[in-house]
Amino acid sequence: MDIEQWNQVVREWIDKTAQQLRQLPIEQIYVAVGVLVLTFVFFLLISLFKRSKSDTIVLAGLSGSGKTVLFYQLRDGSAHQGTVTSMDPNEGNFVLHSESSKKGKIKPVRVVDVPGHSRLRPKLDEYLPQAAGLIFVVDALDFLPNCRAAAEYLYEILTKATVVKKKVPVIIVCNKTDKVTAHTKEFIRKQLEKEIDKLRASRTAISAADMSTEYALGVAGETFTFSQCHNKVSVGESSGITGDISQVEQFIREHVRP
Ligand SMILES: Nc1nc2c(ncn2[C@@H]2O[C@H](COP(=O)(O)OP(=O)(O)O)[C@@H](O)[C@H]2O)c(=O)[nH]1
Ligand SMILES: [Mg+2]
Repeated sequence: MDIEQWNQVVREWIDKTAQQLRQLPIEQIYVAVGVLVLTFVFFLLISLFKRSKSDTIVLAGLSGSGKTVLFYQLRDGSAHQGTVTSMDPNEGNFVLHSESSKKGKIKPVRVVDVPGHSRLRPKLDEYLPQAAGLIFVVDALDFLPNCRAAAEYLYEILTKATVVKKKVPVIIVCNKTDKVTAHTKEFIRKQLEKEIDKLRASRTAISAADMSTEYALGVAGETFTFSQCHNKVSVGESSGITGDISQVEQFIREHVRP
């Protein structure tokens, strides 16, 4: 058959269907259209509901920064010292230990501890779409040797489409403040901003050619500061070992309502 014949067949089919439709009682057509519209609205609502379901707090940061200790501290109120460094994400849905003695109904929080090993970082993309907030843990004690690597990881997070588009709030937690030699959060914030500023300069030069970056960071032509981010980026302190984690808990409660 050539195109001409096909055309003929299709036209006949359309004519026939139109005729059949005209023979149908009008109510039946209304009902059919009504059902179609309702189904569409139903699926639209479901997808909207799914997308807005963000109750997960993601713990990220380099290996050794103290994420796992923080995770146990949030869940059990103790550090579980001596536990092996896990390669799988630690995940739990629980009522924060500090709130477990409170009366009334308290909404549990889903907390995910994503290992900082670079090979496992793609795991982060699984959890970010449901993130209500991200806790970026930094080792304040051993900060300087890790500053560049931490900044690279943070840069990667802050330019991810899911983080930028959904404006996922981020808190940079300077951990291990129980030690007197720990750097202050102001120092760490400034160093990270400086490193990210350098990264931004080199990355945008590269990506102009390959167009693969997700989102540009900060304001072009200005030195980078976290306040330029569209999502909220704050800085806090904690000590997972001693259980001094009130700023972390406060962040969680701000973004996952009880
Ligand atoms: N001094 C001190 N050490 C900590 C603190 N939090 C974690 N550590 C230690 O840092 C190391 C790494 O902790 P871990 O939670 O396994 O880090 P992760 O790799 O980010 O999960 C462990 O030896 C912990 O004992 C803290 O608040 N203060
Ligand atoms: Mg760990």
